[in-house]
Amino acid sequence: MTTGTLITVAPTGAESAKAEVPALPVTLDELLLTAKECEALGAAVIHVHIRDDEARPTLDQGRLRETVAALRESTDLIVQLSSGGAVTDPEAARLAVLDAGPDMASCTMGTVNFGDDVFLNRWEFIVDLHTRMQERGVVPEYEIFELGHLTSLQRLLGKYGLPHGGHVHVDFVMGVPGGMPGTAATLVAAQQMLRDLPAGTTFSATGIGRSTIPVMLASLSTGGHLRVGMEDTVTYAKGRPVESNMQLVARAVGFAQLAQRPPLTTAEARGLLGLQER
Ligand code: KMH
Ligand code: ZN
Repeated sequence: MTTGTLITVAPTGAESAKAEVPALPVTLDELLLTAKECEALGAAVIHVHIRDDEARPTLDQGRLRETVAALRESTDLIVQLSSGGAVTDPEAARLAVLDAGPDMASCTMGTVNFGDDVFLNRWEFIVDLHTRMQERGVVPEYEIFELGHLTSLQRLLGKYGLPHGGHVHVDFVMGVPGGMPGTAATLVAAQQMLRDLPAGTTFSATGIGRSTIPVMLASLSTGGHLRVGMEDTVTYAKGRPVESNMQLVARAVGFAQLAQRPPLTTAEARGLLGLQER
């Protein structure tokens, strides 16, 4: 059965520099404005990376708490903090993200080459993140950069049990240089591997850079959901920089409506993901 479309906005990320991408929301005020506008357009989840006063990525605990509180006060969006941070962030700081009390947090299911860097996710670290989320009632979004990450997820759930809320949701992050390609064929292969995961497992997909549109169309046509935003794409079309996250969310909403799978409301998204009503 096809459902409406869960739309996640990932507005900032840790990789783009404000100096090179002036439209990137990096202050709390910029993030809140983006969040409100994207919610009004149809986003239900916000995947959050924050920046410091110099616009550098940070996992500062005070700022994370302030961000979660401000997003809750200004929007009804589901607040998903990144536990991935930047490739340079230490494991302890990434685990401590959960102390800020988000609704959800990302949990990447393995190490992957990440451009010229390595995004390190050791098995013991993944187990720690997963079990702490279970204890604290934080719902994970399992980030899948490689098909083998799905096999690790199957192992994780088999050994340590289902996440808080009982529903499994994964996000295919496709087209990272070093990870799986952002193609329809790869998305179909990834989606077929979900048969080995608990019944009812849902997925979103996002394609980095120029794989954004092929991945979006493939996800909609295979029953998947969408993540869009300037974390993943800073070019709207050839030679046209993204002007705002709203532009990307509006495009995703348009595609979802064409697919006759309109955006889920925040309440419907909470139901899908096994989150409590606020
Ligand atoms: N910034 C990447 C190194 C996540 O948010 O969990 C990791 C990332 C994944 O963005
Ligand atoms: Zn992220």
